[in-house]
Order: sequence, then structure tokens, then C-alpha cells
Amino acid sequence: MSNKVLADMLEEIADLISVDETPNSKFEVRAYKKAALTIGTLQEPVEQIYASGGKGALMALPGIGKGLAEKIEAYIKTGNIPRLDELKKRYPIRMGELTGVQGLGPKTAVALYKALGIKGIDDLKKALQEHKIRGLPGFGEKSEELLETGLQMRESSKGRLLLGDAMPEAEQIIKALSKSGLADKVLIAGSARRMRETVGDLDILATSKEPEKVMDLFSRLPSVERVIVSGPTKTTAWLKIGMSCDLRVIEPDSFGAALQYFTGSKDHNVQVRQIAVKKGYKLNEYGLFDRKGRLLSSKEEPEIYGILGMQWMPPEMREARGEVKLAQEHKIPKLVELGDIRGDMHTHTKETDGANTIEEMVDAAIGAHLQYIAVTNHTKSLPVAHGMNDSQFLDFFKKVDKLNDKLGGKLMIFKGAEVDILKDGSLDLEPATLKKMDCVVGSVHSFFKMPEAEMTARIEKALDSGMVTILGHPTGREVNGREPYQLRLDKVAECAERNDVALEIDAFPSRLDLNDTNIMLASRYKVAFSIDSDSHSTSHFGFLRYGVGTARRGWLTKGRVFNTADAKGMAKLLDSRR
Ligand code: DGT
Ligand code: CA
Ligand code: CA
Ligand code: ZN
Repeated sequence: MSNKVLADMLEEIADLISVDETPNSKFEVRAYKKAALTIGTLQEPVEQIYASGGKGALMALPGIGKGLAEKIEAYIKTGNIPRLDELKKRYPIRMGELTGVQGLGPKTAVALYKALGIKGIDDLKKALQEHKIRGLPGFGEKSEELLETGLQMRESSKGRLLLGDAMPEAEQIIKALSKSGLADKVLIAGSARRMRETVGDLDILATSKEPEKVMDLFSRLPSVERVIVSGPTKTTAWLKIGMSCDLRVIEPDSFGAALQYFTGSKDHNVQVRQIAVKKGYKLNEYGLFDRKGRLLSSKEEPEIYGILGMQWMPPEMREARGEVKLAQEHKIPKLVELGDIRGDMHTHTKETDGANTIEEMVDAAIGAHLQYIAVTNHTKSLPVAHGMNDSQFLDFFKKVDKLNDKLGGKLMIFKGAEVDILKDGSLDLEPATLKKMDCVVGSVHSFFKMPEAEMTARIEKALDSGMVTILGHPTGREVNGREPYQLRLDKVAECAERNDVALEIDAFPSRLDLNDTNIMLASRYKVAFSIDSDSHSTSHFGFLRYGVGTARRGWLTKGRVFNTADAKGMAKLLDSRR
């Protein structure tokens, strides 16, 4: 069982309820959506929480009341939620599948079901091919085009899960295998070890004296739906979360070679192997061998790279983007680490669309070993997120001042906003209000479809205002979801450099924006990067690691990351920028 499966079910309930509006439905939809967000982003398996404290422990989670706790309990006990089964009787469609297509909401899904009997993606594809949709009331050629684009995007991300979903799943499996005592070493390899933003399948490596028993245990884990192939050295299973997982049991003596090989990337491996071949060596998952076939090294990654004349490099760099040459020149930089992050400059609270109070967020931030957070709620142009106006911000800041006094430095709260960058590049709050803030995250949340030059000018104008501290999620893309808006990132980075604005690496797993390649591009300019969780709940501080992973994939060192400054240093930095 996994948090994601349950979250998807709750989301599906919300979508199905939203279709037929009743006086109560809006409220219910919000409740289910909030619960889905909470569960989907919990760092701990929900059944573990339930096992430790029953329904009460569930109700202690943000956004989970008695009714929802009961539904979650039903799921944990039976794998089903009766409410969902009921709703599905009315509309027997695969809602999650359909709404996974960009531009297709629950109401459209049901309209398509009613008119054409479309229940899932396959039916949708067929209807599009036969141009059956354009003739329906409320639809046209344009809607067919949009749905086509949505489908194509879905295809191109086919079967790849977000790192933020895949990693906790991998860790749960690794924990179960380690705890059993049957395996000695258990490690993640593949794209998850490289912190790629999406993961095709999990690759787990283990050593064990009893491989059969390890495979057997793996096959029977609750997160496994079915076993695809099983043998003593490799088992592939399909996980309930919707992805497969390879478990390999490796001879302890060749663990390093296997780890290197199965970490990849494939292109990186090809380059490394070429270097081996030039030396007359052979490199494979069993080890590095000389021309006579004698084993040179296999136990540890660093030794293998070393014999090849290379420095060991962090997995995040292994993408064949120049790291091999750098390693040969012994110039691999010391990359930023999660432990270097001292604070979080982009967080939300209950005042807008966060699930928690500021007090709860403060406690969670302290628990996450942070020294400071900036509370950056949404502004009024974003009514869906309950954006606040100028006077609401000023009121809220009184509360922050009081809380800061109470905290006495245990955690420093910076006053801020995630201010909308409006269509014309102006900001959604008065300059006088913005001047009272320590940290202003400027973000685009509307009019995504502007032409490149206009979007670039819009963002430049916002940065040139001198009011923005950080440009939030600079490209607006959503992983597996929305394309980035058209913009000249080089120009934006140059403008950010000129105005001393930091570029954000939004660590929210569905954003990871800037991404690795854009970080590389932007880092040619003298800009700082701010790795922020964009937390909407206390459990979201755990996302920072995905932001750090992404920063490392963009080769960033600690010195380039804004929020590696300690609390005092950050206060100074912010002051100098107001
Ligand atoms: P994914 O699963 O699509 O997110 O990406 P990876 O990188 O995890 O790829 P996967 O699972 O197919 O294979 C894991 C690693 O095994 C890969 O990163 C490198 C290595 N590998 C797999 N196939 C080949 C191959 O044909 N040649 C070489 N040199 N390495 C391979
Ligand atoms: Ca993989
Ligand atoms: Ca694999
Ligand atoms: Zn935002």
C-alpha cells in the first residue's frame, strides 16, 4: 500500500463529487482535495501512522477530520473506500486517468462519458481519431486539438513517476529489506539515485547470503502488486504505485561495479567504458578487468573511477554532460548538500492555501533543522488560493512580529509574500506594502500562453521594480503536466543578476523549477539560486532534498545557493536588497 495510491483515490472522489454540484459539494471537494494533498505528500507511510496511533493519529494530520479518518481506516483495512465505489457506480469512468490529460477536467470527463461512453484513455484516443468530439455541444475542433496535445504530453511522460513519489516508495522497500536481517547492503541505483525528476523504474541492489529468501520477502511486500519475473539474482515486480522495481542481489565483492553500472546513466556509462577500452581494460557490472582478464577492481566505486584516472563523482552529475572530462581533470566541484540549507524562503500557511497555521509551520521548520523561514502567502489576484490584499498582509505581519518575539531566535520568521506578477509585469500589491516585507517571491500564475518576447518583458519589468527578492518557479512548468511558458531564460537571468534577484529552484516534486539544464544555463550569470520547498503543509519541508538533488544535477556549489546563509547572514542579505 502506498500513500500515493490512497491520495489518488481521494482525488478521484473529489473529482467525482465535483461533477454534480450540490450545496455541500464545494465544501466536500475541498476537504477531499486537501486530504489527498496531505496524504500524497506525507513522508511516512499512512498505515504506519495508523498502526501507531489509530484513527486519532490520522485526525492529527492537517486537513483530516473524523469522516476522512474513517475513510482512510477503511482503505487501510480493506483496500477500498465505499464512498468511491458508490460514486463509481454512477460514473464508471477512470477519472484519474482522464484528468491526467492536461486540459481535461472532471466535468468534461463526465460529459464525454455521457455523450460517447468514454471511460478511459483508450476510448478517448479512439474518439479523437474518429473526430467524434468536435460535434458535441460545447466542443469544437479547437477542443480536439487541445486534447490531442494533452494526450501527446501524457504519452511522452509515459509511465514515469515523479521523483517525489518514487523515492519514498524505494525507501520503504529498502527499509523493509534491511530490517529483515536477510540483506546486508541495500541501496538505490538508477535514475532515482541520480535524483532525476521522473523515474521510469526503481533499481535496488542488495547483497545477501540468502538471495532466495530476500527475493521471496520482496515478492510479498505490501507495496508489490505482482511479480513479473523472479530469479535468485534478479526479481522484477510491478508495484501498486504504478511502476516496476528491479531488485538485484549482487556478490559483495562486485558491489561497487554493480552500483556504478546500474546507477548509470546509460550515456555516462558508455563514456566511462570508452575510457576503459582506451586503456585496454574491460568494464562491466562485475568489475574492471585488465587485458588479460584479471580483476583490477570491483568493490568500491571510487577505486574503479580512480584506476581509470578519474575522480569519483556524485550520481547526480552522471548524465554525460561534461562530467567525465571534468573528472579526468580532477575538477569535480563540491556540490551543495541538504545539510548546507539553513532556511526556506517560500512557504504558505492557512491564511491562503496552506494546510497549516504559521505556528505549526514554525514547529515543523524547527523539526527540519532550519534556522529561518520566509512566510510567503499568495496575493489577491489568486482567489482560488485565497490570496490576501495589502491590509490583510499588514495584519498578518503583526502576528508574525509577535511570534518572532516569542520564538526569541529559535527560528527566525521573515515576512514575505508570493506576489503575483500580473499580465503587464506589475506586482499584485502596493510598493508600500512590499517595502514592509523582508522577502518577496515574485511568481507568474496567470496568462501562461503569452508569446516569448512578451513573457520575457513581463518578468523583466517585475524584476526591474526592485521589489522582488526571488523569482519563484521561473518557468512555470509542471513535471508530467504543464509545459514551461515561453521565455528567454538567459535574458531573465541577466536581468536577475542586474537586480540582485535570486532564481528559485522550487523543490515541490511536481515543479522542480528551475530544472537541471536551466540551472546550468542560468548559472552562467552571477545569480544566486534559492532552493525552496514551496511548502503548503508541515510535511513539505521534506521536499527540500529534491530541490537540492536538482541543484546538484545543475552542478551548483554551496556558494551559489542563497539560503545556505545562516539566519544572521540571511537577515543581512535581505536587508541589503530592500
Ligand atoms: P529510468 O528507469 O528510465 O528512470 O532510468 P534508469 O537510468 O534508471 O535506467 P534503467 O532502469 O533502464 O537502467 C538502470 C541503469 O542500468 C542505467 O542507468 C544504466 C544501466 N544500463 C541499463 N541498460 C544499459 C545498457 O544497455 N548499457 C549500459 N552501458 N548501461 C545500461
Ligand atoms: Ca530505473
Ligand atoms: Ca531498471
Ligand atoms: Zn507559486
